[in-house]
Amino acid sequence: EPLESLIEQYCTTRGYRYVYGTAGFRDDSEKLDTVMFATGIVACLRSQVLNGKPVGVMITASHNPSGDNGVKVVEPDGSMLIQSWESTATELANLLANRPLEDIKAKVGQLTSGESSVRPQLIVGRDSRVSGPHLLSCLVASATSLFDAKITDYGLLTTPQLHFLTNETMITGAHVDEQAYFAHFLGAWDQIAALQPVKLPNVVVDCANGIGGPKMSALLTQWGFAKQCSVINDKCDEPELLNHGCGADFVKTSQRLPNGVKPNANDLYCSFDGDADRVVFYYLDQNLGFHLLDGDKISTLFAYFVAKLLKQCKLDSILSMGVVQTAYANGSSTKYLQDNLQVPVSCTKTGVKHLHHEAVNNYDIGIYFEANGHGTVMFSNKFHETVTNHADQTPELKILKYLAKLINQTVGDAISDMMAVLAVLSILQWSPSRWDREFTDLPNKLTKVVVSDRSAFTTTDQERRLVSPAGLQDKIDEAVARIKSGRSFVRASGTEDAVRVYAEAATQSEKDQLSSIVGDLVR
Ligand code: 16G
Repeated sequence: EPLESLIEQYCTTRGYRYVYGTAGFRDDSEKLDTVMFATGIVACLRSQVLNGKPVGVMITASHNPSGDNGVKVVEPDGSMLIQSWESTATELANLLANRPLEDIKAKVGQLTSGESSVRPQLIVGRDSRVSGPHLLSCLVASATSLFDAKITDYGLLTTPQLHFLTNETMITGAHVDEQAYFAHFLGAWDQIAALQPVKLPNVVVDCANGIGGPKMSALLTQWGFAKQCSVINDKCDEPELLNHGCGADFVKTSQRLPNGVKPNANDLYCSFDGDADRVVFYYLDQNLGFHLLDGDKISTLFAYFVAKLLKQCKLDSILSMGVVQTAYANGSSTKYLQDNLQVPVSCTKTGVKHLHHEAVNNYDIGIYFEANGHGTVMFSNKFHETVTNHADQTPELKILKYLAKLINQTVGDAISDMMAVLAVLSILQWSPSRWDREFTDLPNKLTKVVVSDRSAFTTTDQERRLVSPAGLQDKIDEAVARIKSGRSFVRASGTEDAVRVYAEAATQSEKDQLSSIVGDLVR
């Protein structure tokens, strides 16, 4: 098709400003046609630069309401698009959405007339949103018409499945069936279960009425543990229910049970988000009081467990292990890791890609989780060489090896994280309350303040301190100094038009006091 008619047909959402942010482009789905057309070009160029390796494209808006959607690009190794290309994506989307047709034609012509004879390869998937198929068609239009790209469309996938399948395609150089994803993680589970019989409470999985529902059902048809595991909020064909009163974000922010749960003091519960790339756990005590086991509790559980195994295998002086958190990690979790477990802790900016890089670059076993449940554990090549070549293949060593397979190595994955947490709890023979008892969270509060211009709020020190507006950080410091175990920071949201205020303190009332003082300072 001539370029001009393609642009007229697909670049129909105009006059908006777009940013490829922490998790790609994300917006009201009605505004995204042009973005999708632009992303098709960016993903193809990325694949060409990488000599035709498969580049992943995921269409999702994660925990956002069902009317939103978004898109992110995935590197051939399953990691997030490298940062230097994010600005390329932002610039191209804004050019297509805001410049006159002549300029667009010139730019697209220049990008696609390239000398490259490499045929790009894209691996695409989407979550359950109704806008997904139409948005995909806008992406396919640029990728096929301008690049003759080879596209493998998996249809409905969770985000971590797309990351995993992109990486597998690169490794095998051939088509990979979706079943390979399930076979990989179930294989690791079975290897662990063969060493140590599974002993667990009943598990209830809230799938946020998103794509996690059908994927969990597919898993359960093949999982030895299925009899004890039930799935709720799995109506992904009822769009208005997506992330509504359920899911990881709802449970973490409201600290209560999602819709559709039958309260039972002996069960372990977990909630995924809409695209199943994050998970939080919770349980009810004998009085049916609610207890959250969030990303901080998950990373400390893995740190405790892996440290113990490394010691048993006498590998603790050979392999380094560390935990990566963000400023949102509860102060108690950081103290527990450093003081009780003697594990090094680093802090990065919010957003999975920052934690991921820190974990990979600094440790042989890099555990990273955001408090909201995004995260995984990364195992280095040195780890794999060491455990493979170790003379003493004890059950503990094998468990370490299989754990490294059970945890998704491309990105945080609700399904794989859930299986890994269950395996660890089963081996330790810990109940949910035993897990919870390792440390007690300091009371904390996260609030959202709408301001006239959130870009005025710039930060330093991994978002823990404000650089601007001038003088505000000094006032926050003064307020914090007056509160026992007080900590507070302010940062502009990367996904919403608001500023977030975090406060924690020794008591509920001091936490409320600090939160309201800092909130007022921001307003
Ligand atoms: C995105 C990030 C998540 C982060 C959140 C912060 C990814 C895949 N997702 O959802 O990690 O916690 O943004 O949102 O990186 P905020 O900037 O609005 O606080």
